[in-house]
Amino acid sequence: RITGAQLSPGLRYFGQSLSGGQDLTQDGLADLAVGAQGRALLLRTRPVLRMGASIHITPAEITRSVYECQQLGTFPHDLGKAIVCLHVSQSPKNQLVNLQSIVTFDLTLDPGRLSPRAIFQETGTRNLTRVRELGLKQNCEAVRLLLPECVEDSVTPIVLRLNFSLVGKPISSLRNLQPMLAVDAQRYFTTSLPFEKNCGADHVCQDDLSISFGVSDASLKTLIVGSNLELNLKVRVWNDGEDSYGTAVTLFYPPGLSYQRVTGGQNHLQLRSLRLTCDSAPAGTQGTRSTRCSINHFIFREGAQITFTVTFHVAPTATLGDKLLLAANVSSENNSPKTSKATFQLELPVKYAVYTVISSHEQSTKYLNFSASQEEGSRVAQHRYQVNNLGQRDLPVSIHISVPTELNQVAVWKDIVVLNPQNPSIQCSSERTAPTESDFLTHLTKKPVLDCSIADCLRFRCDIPSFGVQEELDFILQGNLSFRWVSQTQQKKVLVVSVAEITFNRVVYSQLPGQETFLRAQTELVLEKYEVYNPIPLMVGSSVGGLLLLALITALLYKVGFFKRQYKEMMEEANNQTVPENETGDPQVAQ
Ligand SMILES: [Ca+2]
Ligand SMILES: [Ca+2]
Repeated sequence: RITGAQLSPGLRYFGQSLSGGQDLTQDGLADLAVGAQGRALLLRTRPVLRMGASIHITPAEITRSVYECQQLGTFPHDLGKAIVCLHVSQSPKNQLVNLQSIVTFDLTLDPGRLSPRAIFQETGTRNLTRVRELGLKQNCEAVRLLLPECVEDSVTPIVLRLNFSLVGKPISSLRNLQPMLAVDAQRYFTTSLPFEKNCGADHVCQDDLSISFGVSDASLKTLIVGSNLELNLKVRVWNDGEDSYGTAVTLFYPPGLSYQRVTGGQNHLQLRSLRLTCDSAPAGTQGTRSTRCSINHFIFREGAQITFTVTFHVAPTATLGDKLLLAANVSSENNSPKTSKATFQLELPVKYAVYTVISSHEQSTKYLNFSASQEEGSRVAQHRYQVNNLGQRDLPVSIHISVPTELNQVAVWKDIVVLNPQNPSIQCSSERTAPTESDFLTHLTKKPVLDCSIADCLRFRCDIPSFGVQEELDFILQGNLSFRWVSQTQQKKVLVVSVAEITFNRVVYSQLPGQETFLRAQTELVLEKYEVYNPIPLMVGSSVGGLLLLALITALLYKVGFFKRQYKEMMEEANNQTVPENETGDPQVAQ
């Protein structure tokens, strides 16, 4: 649409009449006369140009010795030259011959890529701009291309793109009539420079891919869910055929596992380690998950081998059945028929980590004593055990408690019942067990402990069909502990020991490593016989002893003549006094 204002301001009724089809300006192009109020305008037709371009690169392929990374040091490498030919033509053709235009063209290498694999020698960059005044003849010129360093992506050819703009030069002889580029003209041209392939004389690449994998930790024979939080697979892929393109490994695994990362990527043939990019697909049919790892941008060469480690996270609450099935395949874009070597499967037995703990409760009877007079009696005693599920999984468990009931046919602990305060519905059964050692006396002399190795025992078994996560249960053994059996042991103090144990299906469950000791507990009760203190014999004894001692001392004194000497002295003294008395006494008597 042409408006009058475009041509001259104040133009009114522009287009009220039209007349065209005739060349009024003698340039071979039909013109158009347009009427307006009080004026007539002649619109000239401009010559329309088109441009064709061809780019031809020689050599047409980049040879392996030029691009491969094995060749160190000598970069940049010459890639040859690109001959760019431009040809401006008039459309439609008429007799105007001297049409000139200014063509600006930009050449770009690897457009759209983050960094180009090739550059122009002239600019040292991926871009080159030239401005040329062109007539209607073909114009060709050459630009040299360089490869600045070895390339990783030798699969995708290098692209050379040409963009251009064209401005027609006004023709002075025709009152500056200006040629123009066709509105629908193609504005860019591209050509590509492929890399040489190593596919033999037939130029058809026939790869021969194989894959195998195993658990990285060779000692891991069973996956213990809840304990092994990560599973590492060491994957090996190799190519016995010709070069492989777009090689990718796909791993299949059940839900419960999730892809974490890939590490490694050693390849003994290429200098640079292969890069792997892995993407996980959403769960497929039957919930199977998959992760696809592409060997990026590389040709997976003839004879090449890559090993890498894929790490999966194993959800602690995952349910995987009794075995884990892992599968993987390797594929490529070569379309070669794939052999059975291109798929691999691995089955790993699965167990589930549990963490159950049994411990002796503080409220157990720890000490009892009795005297000789109480020897025929008994006292109520209890052994108490606490059981906890500290793991992340419910499981059926059985609690076994063994308690001594008889020693050498003399009752030890009688009328024992098992009480479950939290869950009275738990049923316990019991059976008698015989001692394993016959000579209980020797055993007791070494260690004054009464346990089921020397005593007849009752072994209780209490089944818990589903022991819930964080659940706590108490088992109280209560009965009458007799004392008479102690005399057989020839000990004053004996430890009565009961033992409790948690068991579960070891085929399915496994106690958390390092926590096995918590599956057993024992409770000890000290039973002591004491002597009663009787003061009478002591009193009698000490009195008799005192008297005897006195007698002895007296006898001794007598024997050494203590009493005699004294008497003699007394007698002598008496005699001395008697004589004068007698002298004077008699007269007194006589008086
Ligand atoms: Ca004309
Ligand atoms: Ca071949």
